[in-house]
Amino acid sequence: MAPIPAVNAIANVIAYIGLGSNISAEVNLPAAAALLAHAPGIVLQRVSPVYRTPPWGYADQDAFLNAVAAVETTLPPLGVLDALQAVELRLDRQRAVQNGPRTADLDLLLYGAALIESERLIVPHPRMHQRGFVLVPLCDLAPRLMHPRLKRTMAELMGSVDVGGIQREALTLA
Ligand code: PH2
Ligand code: MG
Ligand code: MG
Repeated sequence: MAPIPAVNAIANVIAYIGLGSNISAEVNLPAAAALLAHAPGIVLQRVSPVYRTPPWGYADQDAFLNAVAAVETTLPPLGVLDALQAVELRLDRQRAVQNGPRTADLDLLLYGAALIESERLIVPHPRMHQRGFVLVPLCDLAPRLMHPRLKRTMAELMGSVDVGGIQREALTLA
């Protein structure tokens, strides 16, 4: 008899998602992680610890809570982006001020080792390698992971950014 074929014929990709909130963040960050875990085509693999981080960019706003999730997905990159934006909408995200306060921000940081530059989506996320609030939680999950464009590990990249004021929170996601 012929051997039974492998069932995992669909190529799954590991993607990394940055999660952030600074409006009712203690409620909205866990809600964002739970909605992400239930998004069709996305399986939540691991979630980093949560960090309280000083606001970057627009300083006159509350501190953020940030984390990073590793997900496995069968969706194409724009399908993941649609799923993230659906979660943001569910949590009432309003886009008022650039870099300003938000209930939930879900950013596609990495999609496997893909390099994508389209009108709607740039991957790796164009500023991830400069942001302590991304690299600190990402290094909890994948310190040896290579940035596919810069060809440096996440731990190496974290060594050259400001991580001042970033503090571990006693809050766990998903
Ligand atoms: N997101 C921004 C702007 N500034 N600062 C922190 N600490 N964390 C964020 O997630 C963040 C930010 C735009 O997406
Ligand atoms: Mg962002
Ligand atoms: Mg965003």
